[in-house]
Amino acid sequence: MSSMSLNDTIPNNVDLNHDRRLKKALESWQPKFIEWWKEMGPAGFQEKDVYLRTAVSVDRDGWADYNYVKMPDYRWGIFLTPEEQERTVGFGDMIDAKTFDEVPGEFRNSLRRLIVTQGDTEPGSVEQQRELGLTAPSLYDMRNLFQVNVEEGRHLWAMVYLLHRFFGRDGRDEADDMLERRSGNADKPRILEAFNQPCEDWLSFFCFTMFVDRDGKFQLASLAESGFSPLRRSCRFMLTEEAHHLYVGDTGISRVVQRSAQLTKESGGDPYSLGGIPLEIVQRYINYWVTYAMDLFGGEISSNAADFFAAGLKGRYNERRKYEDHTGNDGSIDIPVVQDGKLVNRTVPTRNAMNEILRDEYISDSLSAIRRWNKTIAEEGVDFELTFPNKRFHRHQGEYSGHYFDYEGNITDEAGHAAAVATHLPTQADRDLVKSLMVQVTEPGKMANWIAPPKKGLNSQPLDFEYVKL
Ligand code: BYC
Ligand code: FE
Ligand code: FE
Repeated sequence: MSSMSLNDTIPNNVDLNHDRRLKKALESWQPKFIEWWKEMGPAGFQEKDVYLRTAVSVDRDGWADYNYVKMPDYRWGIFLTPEEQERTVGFGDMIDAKTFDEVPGEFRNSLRRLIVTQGDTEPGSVEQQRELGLTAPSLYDMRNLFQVNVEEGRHLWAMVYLLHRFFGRDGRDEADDMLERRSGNADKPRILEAFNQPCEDWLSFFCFTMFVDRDGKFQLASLAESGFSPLRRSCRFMLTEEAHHLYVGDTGISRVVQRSAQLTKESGGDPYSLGGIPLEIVQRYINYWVTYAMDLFGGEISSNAADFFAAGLKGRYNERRKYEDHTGNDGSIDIPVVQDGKLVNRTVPTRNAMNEILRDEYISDSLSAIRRWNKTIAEEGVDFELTFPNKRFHRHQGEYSGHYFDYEGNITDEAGHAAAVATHLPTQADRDLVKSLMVQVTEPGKMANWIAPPKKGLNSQPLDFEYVKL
């Protein structure tokens, strides 16, 4: 295994010192990254000391170091998990062949596209969350936001390393473009739509980390099965950091839901009168981000996905552990598609249904969180149940885009769809209400009124620890 170089300009465990050209190329990308970070990273807090974890090893225990850091000084590094011994391709046409450490010519374009698409999401999310520090409900939450932000920055580094290392001139150009596109910019938007949606309040932030970062979990896990070793090992390590992002989202929504339920009860049904967010609004925010997350899995029926799978580049979630047939040539699944204004089942070969299979894994993962939040609401003695939108509602990609569906997934007409949108997606009034509650709370241990405190602090620190020194 290659060793850790933690004191280099770019911390890494990929032997950068033995590849001068690569090292130089990355070192010339580094100042552009820092410039981007200062321009598009967290607004207003670049000079503050933040209690952050930094990846310093790829050991399962003790991979991170916790300390006060000013964000622009964060040690963004390149880390791959150790190479497994006797590793073989786990699926697709080349199943059982040796995994590859260089990019096979015929897969070069597909691989580049996957890596660029993955990489582009990371800075996109940082840009979307740029202003949130200014309304953080506590120092604990503010620190979590910044932790997520610096780690998304590191994920960009992970993909940029692959581009520089394996794609020559093209790769370097792609790496530069990552710093040129901007979330929500009409002329040079981020690639995937979810990363162009505004994320301007903390309810959105928690929904984002819960539901959009969760797409990250499933996409990274599929890429962490890849026969292309450097991609597999990069994504494996990214998943280690990703767990915290999901924790922030899941516990964030849970704390909102708990507080909203408490205030609903105390006020006899009008939580906003006591400074809380009505549960109906929480539901609409969830619906909004879930439907954009659904699009992130791509088309239900996808020859791209079939090609990625055939080439051994992108597997399914837990491909090795969960599935028996790894060729993808067995079986099929029925996917409802619109035909002559009706939904009819189409039988789709497994390989072409990979996006849908991954989306279904994602949905079942999300549903378990909805059940937990509903338990919290019930425990507070409030009669309200959160639901999960049907996967056909409010879609902009795949089979269901361009058709009208209601919240339950039934075909409807334009008016029916407009009614469903009005009922199930956030209105301007909802957004104004949420915005009116967003106030920055900076006293250690104190929380904004609309959110319950977390059950515990971070890294065994007390809740009133000074997570950010202002
Ligand atoms: N928006 O066969 P199709 C994360 C395009 S999140 C815009 O349906 P395919 C993170 C598609 O490119 C994880 N365009 O789809 C989270 C194609 O275009 P062309 C991100 C879209 O290729 C929070 C056309 O539609 N990682 O890490 O099978 C914070 C038809 O393609 C969208 C990845 O996505 C969309 N939503 O699948 C920070 C993994 N969907 O060829 C970070 C890498 C589809 O017609 N990416 N299109 O020009 C992939 O695996 C695949 O590219 C996708 C799309 C699953 C995204
Ligand atoms: Fe990420
Ligand atoms: Fe993330």
